[in-house]
Amino acid sequence: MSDHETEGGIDLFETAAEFNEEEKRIRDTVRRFVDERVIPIIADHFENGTFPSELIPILAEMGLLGSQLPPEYGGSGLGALAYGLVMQELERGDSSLRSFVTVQGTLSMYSIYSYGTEEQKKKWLPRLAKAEAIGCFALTEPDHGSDPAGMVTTAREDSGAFVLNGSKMWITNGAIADVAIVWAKLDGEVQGFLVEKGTPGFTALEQKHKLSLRASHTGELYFNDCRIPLENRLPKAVGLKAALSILNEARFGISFGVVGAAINCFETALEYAKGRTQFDRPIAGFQIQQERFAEMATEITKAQLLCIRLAQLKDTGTLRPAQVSLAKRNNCMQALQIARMARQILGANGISLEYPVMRHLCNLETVVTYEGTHDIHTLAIGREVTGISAFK
Ligand code: TGC
Ligand code: FAD
Repeated sequence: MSDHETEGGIDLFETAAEFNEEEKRIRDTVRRFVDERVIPIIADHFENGTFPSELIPILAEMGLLGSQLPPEYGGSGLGALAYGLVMQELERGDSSLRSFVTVQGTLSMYSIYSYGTEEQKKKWLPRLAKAEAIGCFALTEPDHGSDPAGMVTTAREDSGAFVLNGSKMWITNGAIADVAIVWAKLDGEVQGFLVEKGTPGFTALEQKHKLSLRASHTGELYFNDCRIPLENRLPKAVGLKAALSILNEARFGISFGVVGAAINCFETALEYAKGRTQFDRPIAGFQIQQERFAEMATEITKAQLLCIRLAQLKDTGTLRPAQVSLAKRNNCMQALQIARMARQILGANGISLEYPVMRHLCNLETVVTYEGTHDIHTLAIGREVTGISAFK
C-alpha cells in the first residue's frame, strides 16, 4: 500500500479515518464481493448486453437490498455512510450493479416504505429485500423526462378499480419487474400506484441498442386500460413531491457510487502509466500525464469529502434536496471527466473492454443524465442560492 492509499484505495485526505469499524467491515465485504464475483464477468455482460442475474440472490443474502430500512421490513438498518460505501464499492465494479441496487432497494422499497399502507409494506418489502420479487420505479415518459410534472399517464377510478393509461420509458428493470411503482395523474394530481406483472393491459418490453449501462435491464412500460385494485394505490404518495423525495435517496447513493467508478478508472490508469514505457521512460513520468493524475486525484478527494459531509447531514436528518443536487451533479460530472482522462492515459488500450475505463466512461454518460440531468441539478442549486426558479 502506498502513502496515498488507505486499505480502501486512493484517499489523499484520509477520509477513511472517519469510518467506524463496522463501516469499514461493510465496505471491505462488498469490495471483496466485487473483486471476486463482479469484475471477472462484467465486461462480458457489458459486451453481450446482459445483466448478471446470478448475482441477485447474493446481493440479497448480503443484505444490500433495502439496507437502510429497519429489519422488520427485511432491511439491515444501515447508517448513511455505510450505505454510501456499499454504493461506492458496487459502482467500482459497474454502474449497472449499483443501478440494480438503487432501483430495487431504494426507489422501489423506499416508495412502499415511505408511502405505503402496513399491508403493502408487509406484502412487498421482505420479498423485495430477499429478491423474491423485483421492483422498478416508473416516472419518466417518452415526452416527459426532466419535467415529470407534465406527465400524461393517467389513473381514473372506475367500478372499484383504478384504470391506468399511458406509457413509461427508460425504466431500469422495467421488463423484469414483478411490481412497478408507477407515477400517474389521478384527477390531475401525480400519485403512486403498484402495478403487478401480468396485470391485463400492462405490457413491459426491453429497450435495445443502448451504448451505455449495457449490463442493465432498461424497459418501456405500456398501460392500456390496465385495471388495478383500489388497494394498489400508495395512499400517502400524493403530489409530485412524493416521487421527488424518493429520488433524493437514490441521488444520495449515486453521489457515492460514482466515486467508486472514478477510483477504478484512476487506479487502472496509474498502474498502466507506471508500466507503459514510451521514449524510454514510463509515461507516468511525463508532466502532461502527471497533470492528469493530479487533476483526477484532486477531484476524487473533493468528491470523497463531499460524500462524508453528505452522509453526516443525512444522519442528522437535516439534508436538503439542493445539497443532494450539488453532490450528485459534481460527483457524476467529475467521475465522467476522470474516466475521460484515464481513457486518454491508456492510449488505444483505453477503448478496449479488456480494461474497465471505457466501460465506466460509457456508463457514466447515463449516470450524469438519470436521476436528474447535470443541467437540472445546476438549476436546482441556482434556485437554492438565488431564491428564483428557472423552471417556471
Ligand atoms: P417543484 O415545484 O420544484 O416541486 C414540486 C414539489 O416538490 C418539492 N420538491 C422536492 N421535494 C423533495 N425532494 C426534492 N428533490 C424536491 N424537488 C422539489 C417542492 O418543494 C414542491 O413541494 P410543494 O410542497 O411546494 O408542492 O417541481 P417542478 O415541476 O418545478 O420540478 C422541479 C424539478 C425540475 C427539480 C424536478 O421535476 C426534477 O427533479 N426533475 C428531474 C426528474 C428526474 O430526476 N427524474 C428521475 C427519474 S428516476 C430515474 O432516473 C431512476 S434511474 C435509477 C437507476 O437506474 O439507478
Ligand atoms: P430531457 O428532459 O428531454 O432533456 C434533454 C436535454 O435538455 C438535457 O440535456 C436536459 O438537461 C436539458 N433540459 C431539460 N430541461 C431543461 C431546462 N429547464 N433548462 C436547461 N436544460 C434543460 N427514469 C425512471 O423514471 N426510472 C428509471 O428507472 C430510469 N432508468 C433509466 C436508465 C437509463 C439507462 C437511462 C438512460 C435513463 C433512465 N431513466 C429512468 C430516465 C432518466 O431519468 C431521464 O432520461 C432523465 O430524467 C432526463 O430525461 P430525458 O431523457 O427525457 O431528457
